[in-house]
Amino acid sequence: MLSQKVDRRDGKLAMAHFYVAFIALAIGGLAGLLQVLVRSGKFELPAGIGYYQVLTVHGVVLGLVLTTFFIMGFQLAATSKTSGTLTSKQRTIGWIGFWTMTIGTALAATMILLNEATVLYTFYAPLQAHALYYIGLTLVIVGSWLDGAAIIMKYTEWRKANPGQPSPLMTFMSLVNTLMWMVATIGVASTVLIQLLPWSLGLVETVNVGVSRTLFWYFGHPLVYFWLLPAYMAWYVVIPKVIGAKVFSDSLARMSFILFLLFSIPVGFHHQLLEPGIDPAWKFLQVILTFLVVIPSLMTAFSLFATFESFGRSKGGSGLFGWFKKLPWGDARFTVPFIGMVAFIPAGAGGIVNASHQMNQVVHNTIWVTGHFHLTVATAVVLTFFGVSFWLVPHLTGRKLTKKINKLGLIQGSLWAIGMTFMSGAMHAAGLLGAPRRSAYSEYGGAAQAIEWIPYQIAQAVGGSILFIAIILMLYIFINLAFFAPKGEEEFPVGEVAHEAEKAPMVFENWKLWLGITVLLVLFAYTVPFIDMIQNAPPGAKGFKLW
Ligand code: HAS
Repeated sequence: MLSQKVDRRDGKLAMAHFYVAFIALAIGGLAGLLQVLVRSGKFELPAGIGYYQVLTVHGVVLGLVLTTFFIMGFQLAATSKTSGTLTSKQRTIGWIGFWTMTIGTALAATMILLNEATVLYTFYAPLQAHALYYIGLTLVIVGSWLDGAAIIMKYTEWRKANPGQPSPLMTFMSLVNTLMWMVATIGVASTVLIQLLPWSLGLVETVNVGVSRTLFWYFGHPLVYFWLLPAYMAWYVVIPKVIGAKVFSDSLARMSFILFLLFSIPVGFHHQLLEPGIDPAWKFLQVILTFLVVIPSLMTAFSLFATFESFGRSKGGSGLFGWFKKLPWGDARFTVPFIGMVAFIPAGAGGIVNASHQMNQVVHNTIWVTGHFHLTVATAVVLTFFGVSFWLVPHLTGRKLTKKINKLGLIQGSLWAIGMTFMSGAMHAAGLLGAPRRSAYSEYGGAAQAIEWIPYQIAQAVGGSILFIAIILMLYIFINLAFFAPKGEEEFPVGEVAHEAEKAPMVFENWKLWLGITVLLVLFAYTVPFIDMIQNAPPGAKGFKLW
């Protein structure tokens, strides 16, 4: 059933998603460069453009647009490759999804560029955007559901045709991520449609800010795992094949994905630990659940180390670290995602600090948090996406990854590592000194404090500029692989499971069970706090206190 190549028509659908993703990379990268320059205190934005407007462009375009488009394109391609070509109905639904997302993106982007939606990517009330911004974001979500529907339909079709068989691992992973995304986006869709849009249209006067932030973070934390899981797909399934090893354990990979489905949603309060209006007992419960969602990442780290070590030893590597030298360092398809994995070790440790209730008081709303997510999403995840593009784009366009582009890929990944070490390292350090996030230099408080942060701000600007060069290099690589690289066949690497491994248990495919537990956990973690927030809404709120 494993088709050799992704069908050309499915390839076009996936590539359409990648074009938008890489345009987003260009725009968002430029906005990022402007930000670090402004924060260095040595540069002012021209033509009256505001710092927060640029910051909104950066966050929305990279955090929401680049990721969602790349992920949907990758998942559609992976499902088509491992479960067979999409039917024309599935593909049509995918195209409708793509265009809905693209129209939504254009609407939201226009409003941001007109300075009508300078609300950052979290669009917290009482910051208010033009109604078209909210409508645009809603369309992006609805479009992603349609893309997801195509994946669910293909999975269902495969299961019907192969009764009693576990689904192909990559399809299974795409499906879990899609289901998690669908459950999570209900939160953001609710706050946008029930609260923010009517408020922006002037139909209601106020918004219950506690409820809207809680609905946002109900979505916001699984959002970060929606970014992470496609990278894990590549780490578990693609990387072993690229290096010539086997998938360490199919069952362990499935188990870790199921744990993400269960535990990534009822943990949003760890973004709200310093907010009033939520009983500390419920915050404590969600902190515990956050520590449970760390487990599948630890399982992933274990599995990856095992893959690398057993491969290196099979190639004759001996001693404690001899295996390390045997890894294919000259292959950008491996090395660039590997840099991402290495970055994810301190990134994850930082996440555990953030989640540790009391320690959160030290770092919350400081630029440490910005440092954290530039290591997680902007390094571990994004470098893996780049590594995937090195083979997936030529695979889909019928071209070859040449030696020259492979070398450029290695340079690109190394520049990213250097730039991010400066930028994210400085952000972590300045955060510990109390430097706030989301603040332009001129808007800082006391001059004395600012002096302490200056060296770190300069380090951020240096790192950010190196990252910008790396982005330009990546755009060059993408354009080359999409349009100019020599015609040929590039492999879509899908790892096989080690021979001695047992067949994955069918319980992993029991969606009634997993979605049932997911819903129960969500109800358990959120019902009482929500009732509290609505019943105890601030004075002045009338009627049903969502407003
Ligand atoms: Fe986070 C804030 C806690 C993971 C993204 N996070 C954010 C924000 C973003 C973000 C965007 O508890 C800011 C949101 C905003 O704008 O306000 N985060 C965690 C925890 C984890 C975590 C516990 N975050 C992520 C991932 C992200 C991401 C993944 C994106 C993709 N985060 C928080 C908290 C906050 C937060 C609080 C709120 C802070 C505040 O106060 O505002 C965990 O999931 C991390 C677990 C990870 C590990 C690492 C495993 C390592 C692996 C690599 C192995 C490497 C190998 C290579 C094998 C335990 C798998 C071999 C290497 C050799 C050297 C040989």
